[in-house]
Amino acid sequence: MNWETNLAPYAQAIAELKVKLKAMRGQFQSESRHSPIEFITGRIKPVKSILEKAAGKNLDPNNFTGIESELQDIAGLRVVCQFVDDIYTVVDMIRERKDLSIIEERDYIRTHKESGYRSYHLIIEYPVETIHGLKIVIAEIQIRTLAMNFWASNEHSLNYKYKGSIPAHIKERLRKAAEAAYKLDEEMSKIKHEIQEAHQIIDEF
Ligand code: 0O2
Repeated sequence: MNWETNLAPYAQAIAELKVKLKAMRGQFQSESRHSPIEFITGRIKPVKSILEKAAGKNLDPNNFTGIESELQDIAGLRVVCQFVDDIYTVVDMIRERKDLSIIEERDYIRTHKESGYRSYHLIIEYPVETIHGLKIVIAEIQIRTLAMNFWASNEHSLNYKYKGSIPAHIKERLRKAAEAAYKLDEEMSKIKHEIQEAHQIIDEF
């Protein structure tokens, strides 16, 4: 199987969507308005991880069409925001776009995962023009605050270290850390306007 060829439309989707989401951020900045987007990252799932996930779903590792119809996060984008309500602003703005369509939404903020994980997930269909014609690519957009991102990246590293079986006492600490991170988000939200005014003063210099 030629992975590079198969994954090319996914790489293109990520590159295009990063440009578009960054443009949204730029427009807020040029109008001197608070941008609900702090930063954006994107990645193609590594082939090793695709194959591991495919094996977990009993999919034929040599059938890319079968794999791509079952895996929704081969193309992944992450939008990181300062405040929790920015997340819902970003979701609303993405909902309004005419160049993609949302096929699934998972709000792991209102209902966090057992691990403590919080984030808003959108599964989207995005059309990519290729030399073979139009290809509809499925991508996952994860939208979360800086605090949620800090927690998730540390928990992800620990999952990697412990090969998915984090010891119970560390899991418990992580759950507590997730609550502390959410408390931080709540507290920051209460002084959001103060913080935004401070940023405006700084930007004027
Ligand atoms: P990676 O390495 O980030 O790509 P599925 O995608 O079928 O396994 P589900 O429930 O359909 O599972 O999808 P879900 O849980 O909505 O989204 C999966 C992705 O969300 C994960 O991708 C992670 O990126 C993130 N995620 C979900 N739960 C957790 C969690 O408890 N901790 C952290 N750190 N991230 C989480 P992958 O493929 O698992 O990992």
